[in-house]
Amino acid sequence: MPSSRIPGNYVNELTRSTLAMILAGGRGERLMHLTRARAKPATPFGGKYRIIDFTLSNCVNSGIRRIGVLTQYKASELIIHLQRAWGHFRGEFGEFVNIIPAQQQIGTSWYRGTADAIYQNLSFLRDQRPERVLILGGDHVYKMDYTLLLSQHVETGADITIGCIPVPKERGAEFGVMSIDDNHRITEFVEKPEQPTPMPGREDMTLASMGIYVIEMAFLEKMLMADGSNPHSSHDFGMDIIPKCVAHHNTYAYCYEDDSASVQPYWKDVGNIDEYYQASMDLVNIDPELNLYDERWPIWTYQEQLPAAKFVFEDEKYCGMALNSMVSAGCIISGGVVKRSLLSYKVTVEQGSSVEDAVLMPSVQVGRHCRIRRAVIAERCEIPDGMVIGEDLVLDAKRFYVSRNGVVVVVPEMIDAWQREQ
Ligand code: ADQ
Ligand code: ADP
Repeated sequence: MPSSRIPGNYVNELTRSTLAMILAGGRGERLMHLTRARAKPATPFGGKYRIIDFTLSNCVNSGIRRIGVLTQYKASELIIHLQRAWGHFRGEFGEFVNIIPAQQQIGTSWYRGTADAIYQNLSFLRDQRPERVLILGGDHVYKMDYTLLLSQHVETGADITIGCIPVPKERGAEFGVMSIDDNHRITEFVEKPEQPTPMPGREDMTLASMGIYVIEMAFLEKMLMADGSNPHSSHDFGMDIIPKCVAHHNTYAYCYEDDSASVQPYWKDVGNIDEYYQASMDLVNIDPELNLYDERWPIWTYQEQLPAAKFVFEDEKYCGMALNSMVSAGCIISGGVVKRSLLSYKVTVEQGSSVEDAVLMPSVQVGRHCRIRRAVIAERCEIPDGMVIGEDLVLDAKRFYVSRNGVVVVVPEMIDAWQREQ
């Protein structure tokens, strides 16, 4: 593969002539209760971020400052967040984060699939005249320097380049899976295959698409025009567009793991509750794979102006403390003990309570003498005094949701319903 090390001014030209389109309209149903009222990209993650902040931060940190965000399902919370966190780009300098809702631009249908979401906005793209379009999903937690992908794309003269990463073979059915030759040209691509092809020399792994595509603008137009009028297409990149590109055009893979010069590689789909929980717990590890403290690749977001977290010692019996945990601003740990947990902003833990191996989303209030372990507690839950969560999973399954790996998910309505029954 050609080296991706290139002078800064060249990178600058590459990023300026690239426009990013972030797909943020999917249902994200496998996150269950966490996406009951919002799109997956708006789901809180890491104490103070939303999932989409990672993709947007990657764009900004890579120097891409023309960004469209395509929204559809349950978009209002996402839109409010985008306006607050990402609404300050300077239009007069030609930079923007544009929120583009499904608006029946073409015909009378909402976005019929990911390719259709772009197709319906071709006029917006044409107005911007980018040389190439970077198509991204808004629902992955990762750090990636897109300039390396862009430079490989231009150096190989590809029509389209797809970001890829090895994943365990048994998970291949969740992804688009590809085979590549020695020059990283894609020779085969199957969307969500039942039998994923193993990687040569790494039989237990398969090469998965990250759902990240760089496409030459003229080529994108041609492909989408053909697809848009095809009644047999499902109008999806993975199902329809990519297999056609692989069969007939210059389609290359960019291997994310190969080039970790500027950022420590980390990419997670956080597709279901167990992955979401595990990715959150990874953050409180002493040496986490995803380092949020790395000033060379900051993750940007909006945050309320809040006072510092406070730990209150009540008396000799109770002391407020947190160990091996992340505690966000505005939290008050008042005589409770928090261990190996991730607390979002404005969480309170009252005296005599313990919270272990748990994720507490914004504004959760834990009453007195509660015990919580291996749980994800959704925003604004008020845990009543004495409640025990995560010890008796049979009971928890009756009143809350318990994931396959035994992580308990609690949302406010479940607590209300349980209290009414008592
Ligand atoms: P999936 O993740 O299954 O596979 P999909 O559900 O289509 O693909 O979602 C891709 C992105 O598009 C998500 O960010 C989603 O929110 C968004 N999206 C979905 N429908 C949309 C719509 N109608 N309007 C706007 N946005 C929409 C894809 C690829 C695989 C690849 C995986 C990697 O198809 O080949 O392996 O991503 O996770
Ligand atoms: P500067 O503002 O001088 O460019 P910064 O390091 O503060 O430098 O920020 C880098 C870029 O990231 C800024 O240009 C800004 O547009 C963007 N940015 C800063 N803060 C946020 C934020 N809270 N949310 C989103 N983007 C941000």
